[in-house]
Amino acid sequence: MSLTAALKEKVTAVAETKKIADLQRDIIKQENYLTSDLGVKVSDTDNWLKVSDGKTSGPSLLEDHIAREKIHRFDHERIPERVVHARGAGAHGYFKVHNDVAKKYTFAPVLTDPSRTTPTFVRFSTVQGSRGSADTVRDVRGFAVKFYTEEGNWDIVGNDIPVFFIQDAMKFPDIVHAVKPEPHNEVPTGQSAHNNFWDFAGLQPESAHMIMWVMSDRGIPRSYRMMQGFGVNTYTLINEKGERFFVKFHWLPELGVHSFVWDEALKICGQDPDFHRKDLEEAITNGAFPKWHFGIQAIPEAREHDFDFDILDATKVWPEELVPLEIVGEMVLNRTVDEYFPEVEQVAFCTSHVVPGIGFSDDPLLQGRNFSYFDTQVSRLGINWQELPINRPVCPVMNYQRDGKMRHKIHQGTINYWPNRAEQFRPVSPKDGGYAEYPEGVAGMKARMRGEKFKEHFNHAQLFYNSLAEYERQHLINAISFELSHCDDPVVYESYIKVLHNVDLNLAKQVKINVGGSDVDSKEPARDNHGKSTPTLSQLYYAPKEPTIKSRRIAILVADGFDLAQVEGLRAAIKAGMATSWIIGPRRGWIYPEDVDVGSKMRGVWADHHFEGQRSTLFDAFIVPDGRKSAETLAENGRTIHWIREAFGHCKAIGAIGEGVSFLREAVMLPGIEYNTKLDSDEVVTSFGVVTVGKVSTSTLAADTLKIAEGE
Ligand code: HDD
Repeated sequence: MSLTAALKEKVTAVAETKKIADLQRDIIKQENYLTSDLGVKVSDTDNWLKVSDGKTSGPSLLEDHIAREKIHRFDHERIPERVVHARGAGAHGYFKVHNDVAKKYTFAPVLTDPSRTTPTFVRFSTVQGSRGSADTVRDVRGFAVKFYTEEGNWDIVGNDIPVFFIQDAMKFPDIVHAVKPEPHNEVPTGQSAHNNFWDFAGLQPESAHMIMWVMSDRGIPRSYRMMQGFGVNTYTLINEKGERFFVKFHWLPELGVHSFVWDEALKICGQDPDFHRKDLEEAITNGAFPKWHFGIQAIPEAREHDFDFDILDATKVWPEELVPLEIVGEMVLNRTVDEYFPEVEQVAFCTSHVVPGIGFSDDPLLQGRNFSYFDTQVSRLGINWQELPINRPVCPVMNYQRDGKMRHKIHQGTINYWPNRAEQFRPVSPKDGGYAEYPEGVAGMKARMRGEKFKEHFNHAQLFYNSLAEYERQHLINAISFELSHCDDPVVYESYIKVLHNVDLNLAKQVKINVGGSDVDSKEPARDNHGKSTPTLSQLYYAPKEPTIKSRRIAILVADGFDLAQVEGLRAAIKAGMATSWIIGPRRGWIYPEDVDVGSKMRGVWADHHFEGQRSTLFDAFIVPDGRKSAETLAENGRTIHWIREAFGHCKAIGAIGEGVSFLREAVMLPGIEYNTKLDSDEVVTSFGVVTVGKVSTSTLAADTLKIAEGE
């Protein structure tokens, strides 16, 4: 029997929607014909129904319900973008715990049952830019994780930075208005470098710590796959004994934490605005599945006030020397989305989505967030947003919430209230898995205020700044100088330089010189820098345990007359390292090896791009293989020289073999690099994983020590 006939038979029988949907999907796969939204087969989707004498076309007819439906649907395709975090990318994956560490703190099976594999969906995002803005801007990155657990959906709606700009949720509309494009001219897009943002920041010193992070290299991550994730807020876990622990959540990338340099990030915004989105998709498609280790920091209730900062203050970190980070599990992203809009645009996260064993704290930022997310989903997606496939829990949903626009679920029976005579959908006691709030004791009077320790704003900003490597600090100074030089109101940059005096004197001085600030009057002496630091705040701390080129993009620069055997060897070594190799040449097309005439049947390699097509900014490293004629041709091409010099300035790993070395030395003349390292070709490739940062170039960028093969 044909599937269509089987469907007809099913329709008459009472069959769940799912079986019908599966059959429809099978038919679409099998039959593959065009229909209207209502399933009517369409004969012509190119011509509006008109009056015609057979030769000329007269008026189009409103009667054309097929054309009208198509235009109607088109007119209503756009929904409101997210009010922040509008620009994003997403992927599916899974979460597993690999020990019972968390058992001390919680009874939630998602964190304590190593036999489980919990499906997850992750959406990464920037904050300031609109849905169509560029990926590699300087900004905070959203890192939102939806766990489809057997006890319900759990969302950790985090960022790539462990703290936040503000302490109280009530300030969120203000900080967002200040950072978003200014109301009079809708400028800037995808940038914080403007008067309003820095005016607000100067007047809201609680933001100082977060601003250090955003202005550090953390603000320009190389990849969503190479950045940490943090839940930021203080949540709570409850164990089987009913004991409560304050907790912070951490995601640590297996690939380590890597950033662009600012010049590179700026250029990629123009050369490839979708860089991060493509990078995530390319890695998963190539099987280089990104992995993060999941860690928690936990503080027993009794120790809540043991610290010189308030553990409920989202502008503070919990230094790992004081509260150790315990690794509990891992998350792997192993499936790209099928369609962007229904999955990435429609996914909806809420900080208030927790499962039994996980709870909230009185963190004032979290409390406000718990209101905002559900509210914003309604305005973006409608009241039944949780029924959309990407938001639907995998466990049964049974309650008396009914109706509202776009309701999908169809209930049977007459009961839509509780209590009811049928005892249907009755509440579940905590001992049988019902969600129970922790019986926290609360007392006091109503007041608009913040805790005493919330009033200190610079200790942790200093801790972060002091913990950076020298070159990271220099990058931060350059970044703030870039930002404040885009503020043309002296009130703004003078006020922020005063704030910097409370973080570090040298920092304030260098920025002041760069942006034309005046000397801070002596009445307001800078606050002493306490000098404390901690290794876990520098991104260098997160270098991958094993050096790896996995998922990196490596260019091989060739022209006619290159060494084919060598290039094939390099490509094999790169592939074996789970990196990708790209042939860049003077043209896109066949590039012929040495001893072969151009245009002959014996082909060499197909160049993926010419030098104009893909700049060195889009690669992590490159190699110039042997081949005299190839090296000579490359040396004649000014675009190639610039291509290479730009890569060097961006601290890229550079490999060269044989004639490639002389080409670099004589034609490109890179300043002060070692040419005496004896590496053979596959060592050049693996050396990319061990590229060390050294003081080689005089520019402000610490250039990598370059591994150059001297001959074979
Ligand atoms: Fe938020 C979206 C992360 C503070 C209100 N937020 C949003 C997203 C992320 C974060 C990753 C995008 C989720 C997605 O991909 O769909 N937000 C944070 C973090 C914060 C934070 C880590 C500080 C700890 N947010 C914050 C506050 C409020 C909000 C204080 C409101 C009081 N956030 C929202 C929102 C958004 C949102 C307006 C806009 C789009 C959305 O919710 O779905 O509700």
